Amino acid sequence: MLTVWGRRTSSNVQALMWGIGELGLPYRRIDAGHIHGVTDTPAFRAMNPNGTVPVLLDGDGDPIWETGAILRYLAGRYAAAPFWPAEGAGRARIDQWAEWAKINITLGFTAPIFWRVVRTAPSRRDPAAIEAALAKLDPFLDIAEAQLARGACLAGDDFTLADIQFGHVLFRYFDIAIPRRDRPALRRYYDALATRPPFREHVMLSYEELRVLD
Ligand SMILES: N[C@@H](CCC(=O)N[C@@H](CS)C(=O)NCC(=O)O)C(=O)O
Repeated sequence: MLTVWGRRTSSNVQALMWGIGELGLPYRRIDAGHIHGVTDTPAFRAMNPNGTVPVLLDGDGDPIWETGAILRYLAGRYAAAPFWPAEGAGRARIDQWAEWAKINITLGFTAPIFWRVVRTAPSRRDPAAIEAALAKLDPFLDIAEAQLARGACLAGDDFTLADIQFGHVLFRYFDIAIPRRDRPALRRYYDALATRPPFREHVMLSYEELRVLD
């Protein structure tokens, strides 16, 4: 049995839970982080010295943190190709898109844009900073658009670990009040993700708990 430590509103927890859902694995999830606390306790820091969520325990194995590492652990142990191929070149093709998405899309969106729009009181919002962050994200979304025009998923035609690392922020990207360029392939991709039951269950969740008001 898997135990996940982390609140449902965390984008990284959402990525992990979506992955667990796609792989059909049994789990229990314990709320931790943000309003739930827990992450500052010595017991939690012993699992993850960073005090961040998610953390995964698989049975009596050692705790694992870093969402990408956890997803790869689960994929290696419980999934088969094409989700995360065993063979080097095939795996690298998935990993290059997974890493690319984590570094450029999720890090470029979550703190610079989502936090500034949702987790910042309206009176303290900085429209110029939001505009600059969107301008920085746009070229990477253009790369995604070109890639998604060639195949149904980020790393080709098959749904893979790269889609989890990329797609989990798209609900918030399309939901929050920001200007978005017209990208038909990206929109088609997102609409397809939104038909997947584990995506609906673990990613398409209210983020009102995070909203900061004046
Ligand atoms: N690089 C880490 C980042 C983990 C992280 O920053 N998690 C956030 C939530 S998305 C967190 O723990 N925030 C503090 C909190 O929730 O209390 C990963 O990918 O797992």
